[in-house]
Amino acid sequence: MDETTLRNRLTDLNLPALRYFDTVGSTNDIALEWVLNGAPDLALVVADQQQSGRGRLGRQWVTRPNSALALSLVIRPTPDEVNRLALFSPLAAVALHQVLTENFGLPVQIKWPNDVLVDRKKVSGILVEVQWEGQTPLGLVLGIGINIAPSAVPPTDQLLFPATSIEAAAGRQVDRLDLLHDFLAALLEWRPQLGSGEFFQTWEDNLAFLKESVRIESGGQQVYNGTVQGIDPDGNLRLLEPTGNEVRIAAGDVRLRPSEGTSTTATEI
Ligand code: BT5
Repeated sequence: MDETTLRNRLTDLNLPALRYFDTVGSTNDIALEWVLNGAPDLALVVADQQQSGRGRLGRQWVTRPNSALALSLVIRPTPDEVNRLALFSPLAAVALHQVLTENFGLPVQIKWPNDVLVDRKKVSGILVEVQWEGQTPLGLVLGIGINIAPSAVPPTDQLLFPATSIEAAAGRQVDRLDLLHDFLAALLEWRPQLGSGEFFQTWEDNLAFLKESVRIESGGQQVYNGTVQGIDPDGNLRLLEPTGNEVRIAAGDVRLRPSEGTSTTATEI
């Protein structure tokens, strides 16, 4: 990957600004800084490799050279979008779901709140961060990492959840730039649908562990066990507890994993 090829491949998307790095700490850090320095809506940061890629809650995201996509897209939220910032992470998941399904016919699922799975293994992680000025969101940074080649996948002992790559799942080589282009195009197409009925339906239809028994650990040591029912209009997960009580769990400080005894390849998260 190099900057000229990247620019040429993305020309038709008319992105206002683009920065490419062979190696970077974290593309989200670059984009958050750029927001403060006037990055326009849809400014894009792409890196071939990240030295300190970040997941949620201080976790690490591994991006090795020549094997993955690591990008951060700046969103300057419109007044409508300001009330729906939490939906940008699933927006990216829905867009990636569409591309992986259409281009490769893969069994793709969205693991609430922020992962994309293929064959029940993590192929992509999403980290959305917001740069605030007081109570006002100056800009949102939508960061996404996608494992393209098998070499992108970290060793098992570094993983909280099983992982794979698109090439491993598809059984063929994948052009990173084509995938980047198609993902961004799908994201731009879905953006006006943020929070719409179609958006929620698509998200819910492709939700991993739907109707399955899961265990959810929330930050405050709270643990929920129950059956996944779907998503509510605020993006919360609806969980039916064994008592018959339905709880709604907000994204953020949560970890979801299948309960023991369900038929799944998932292990520890
Ligand atoms: C995420 O966090 O999945 C969000 C990852 C976001 C990465 C993008 S890359 C571009 C942008 N710049 C950044 O610095 N970040 C964003 P979380 O749900 O917390 O998952 C993190 C966990 O995923 C780790 O603790 C590992 O277990 C696992 N992991 C790390 N690297 C992985 C990889 N390449 N593939 C699959 N799993 C990985």
